[in-house]
Amino acid sequence: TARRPSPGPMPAVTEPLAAPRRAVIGLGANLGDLDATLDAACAAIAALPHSRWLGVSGRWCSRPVDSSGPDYLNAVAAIETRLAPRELLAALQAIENAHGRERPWRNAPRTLDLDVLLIDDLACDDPVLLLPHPRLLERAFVLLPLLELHATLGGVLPLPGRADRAGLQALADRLAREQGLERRPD
Ligand code: PH2
Ligand code: MG
Ligand code: MG
Repeated sequence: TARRPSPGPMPAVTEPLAAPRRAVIGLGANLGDLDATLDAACAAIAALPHSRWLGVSGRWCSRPVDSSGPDYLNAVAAIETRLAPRELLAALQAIENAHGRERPWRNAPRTLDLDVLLIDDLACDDPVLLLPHPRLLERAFVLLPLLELHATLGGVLPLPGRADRAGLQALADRLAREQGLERRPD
């Protein structure tokens, strides 16, 4: 009997991109040991394959915005990565799950939330990964850490809407007053 030809070795799921991109990731937590979780999340992000750690902002405290439960601790991290956007998203969701993330309802209190905020100047209308993050310009807890990290890294990060820095800073400062955001001392 004739045998079908062997399919050969399985291809990799996807090849890493030829050129790295800068990805900005929002971190948030309001259940459990917030500092320990954010420390572990940063270590896991820094260890992602095909990626290089660029840095992380300081930690910012705020009341839940469109959410409930204890106050949040937030930060923003940046990496250079050759992972495709959907693979980066899947890798971040695996880190969330490793920290006991549950999703009982939208914006429920959580042990760890990792959001892809920006990847270079990519605009992406994939419903599971909208870029820039659709609520980026409404939330002080991502805008102020992002502007802080952008300044620390010498201005290399993508910013939403290529907006002028001064206008973005003014918006972030106004939202921070409305949303009760405070930079925690280092
Ligand atoms: N995340 C949300 C909803 N509301 N509020 C604060 N202060 N910090 C968050 O990270 C946050 C939120 C949905 O992801
Ligand atoms: Mg979020
Ligand atoms: Mg999220």
